[in-house]
Amino acid sequence: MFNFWPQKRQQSKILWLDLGDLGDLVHPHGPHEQWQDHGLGLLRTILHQNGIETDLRSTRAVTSWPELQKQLKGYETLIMNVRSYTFPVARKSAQLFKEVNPSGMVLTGGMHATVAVDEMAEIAEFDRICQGPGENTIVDLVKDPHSFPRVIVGIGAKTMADWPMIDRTLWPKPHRRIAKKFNWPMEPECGWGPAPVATILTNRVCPWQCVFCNENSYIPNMGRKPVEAVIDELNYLDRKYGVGSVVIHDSMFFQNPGWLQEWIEKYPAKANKVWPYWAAGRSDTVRQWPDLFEALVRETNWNTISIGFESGSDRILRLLNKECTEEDNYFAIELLNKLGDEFKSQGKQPPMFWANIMLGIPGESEDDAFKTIRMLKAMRYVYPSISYYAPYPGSALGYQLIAEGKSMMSKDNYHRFPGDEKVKGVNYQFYRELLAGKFDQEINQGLDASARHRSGVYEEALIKA
Ligand code: B12
Ligand code: SF4
Repeated sequence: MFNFWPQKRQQSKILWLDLGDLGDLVHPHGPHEQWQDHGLGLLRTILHQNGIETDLRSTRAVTSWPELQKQLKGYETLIMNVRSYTFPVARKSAQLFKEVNPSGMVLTGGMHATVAVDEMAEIAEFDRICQGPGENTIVDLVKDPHSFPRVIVGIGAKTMADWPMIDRTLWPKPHRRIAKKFNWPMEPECGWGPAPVATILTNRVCPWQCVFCNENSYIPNMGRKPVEAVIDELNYLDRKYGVGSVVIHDSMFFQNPGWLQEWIEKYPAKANKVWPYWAAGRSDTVRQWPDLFEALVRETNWNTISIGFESGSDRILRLLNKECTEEDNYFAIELLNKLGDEFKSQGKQPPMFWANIMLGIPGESEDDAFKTIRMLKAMRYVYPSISYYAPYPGSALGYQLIAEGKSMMSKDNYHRFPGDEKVKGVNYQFYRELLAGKFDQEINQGLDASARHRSGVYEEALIKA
């Protein structure tokens, strides 16, 4: 058993518990489990700025439940940001907390409270459940939880311009065995750019309505963070801790051309360094605004471009309400192939796609899946990120499959391993064979010689979803 914070003494009666799988900050399996939680960072910063000190522990920084329970003892209040994939951990933590602090209060909020409030309400140990954003609710709630009903709708800021800069030292520390590589309070390198990594958010909302996601149906609209504020924060972090590269965690960075134009003008001119960054876009808007896209890649060092391609088949793209077509996808691919070739010929690092792909979508035929792998093989500069479609509550398709009894994601297990089967009736054996390259001959038909040469084995690219 690891004794994680031997020196850490209780300083407050209020504890914020960072959530994630046990051990993720002790012996992480991959980089993504190590990202810090901006919801926690933001709300703890607001609490501290309002004179409410909180202690911090993390389920990710312990390796057993008894170890966690020892750390929970003696607190009056427990606060957690619960997402669907951390719901089982939150529930267990609340139960352990109540065992050692029977009169303690458990305050919860987060995405799962917003999209699956019934599941949250079933947990007797959750004393308060806040749906929606919490910026303008958290202080009053923590000060006097008894003046609130059990389920509350939180109040957010109108614009991210009103958010304080997150005090990153309020984020959990990793175990000492990974501390050196982690660069706390910055974040570890994950293969997209040099350490230390600064994760930031410039916006919270995405106006599209893909049926597997649907962010705009549950994240209230709010103004984007001003360009200058984003650059000021990065420069501040660079002066204080050093910045090697940036990950922009926005669900959709490539929106709002006016903002992006300003970013193109100011980021190269005012940032201490034009750090390379990871950020997300869509293929239809790349096609709509190709000049803007090229300028971002060339002038602002957008070197890892995350695109939700999802599928190479129009039939499936329509079913997903993706509002992108095969043609849009190939337009973006050809543009980046061209840009990458040019960068390479000039001896520069080519920009790369972080290509999000879904397989195992209900209704997908073998031919649809072949088209998707064909599309992937057409990308010359790519990190493939493949997942089996997961029916999350909060999304239209997720709600539908849950209601039909077809979801295999249970309350106890929202996500565990990349290969987990997620939906009844999907032939996962076919997909395992597909990712092992068994159908390469068929897939290679119609591809040019260089694409045919690319390996069709994608087992390593399958991620947790
Ligand atoms: C950044 C991000 C990631 C990052 C980092 C995650 C992390 N450590 O924070 C990475 C890339 C690793 C990631 C991965 C995944 N993610 Co993610 N991610 C996001 C994203 C884009 C932003 C999260 C964020 O920082 N938001 C901003 C902060 C400020 O908001 P917040 O945390 O929700 O907190 C606010 C409120 O919830 C509330 N609140 C929170 N806690 C509390 C507590 C109290 C007491 C109160 C009063 C209020 C309150 O107040 C806060 C301020 O308003 C969101 C989408 C989004 N726009 O939110 C998806 C999202 C959270 N991810 C999602 C999913 C499904 C995943 C994955 C499972 C894979 C996937 N399909 O994308 C993986 C699994 C991660 C894992 N640990 O294994 C879903 C979750 C769905 C759900 N029902 O919970 C979301 C909503 C995206 C989506 N629409 O599908 N993710
Ligand atoms: S999948 Fe991407 S484009 Fe679609 S709604 Fe979600 S964030 Fe927006």
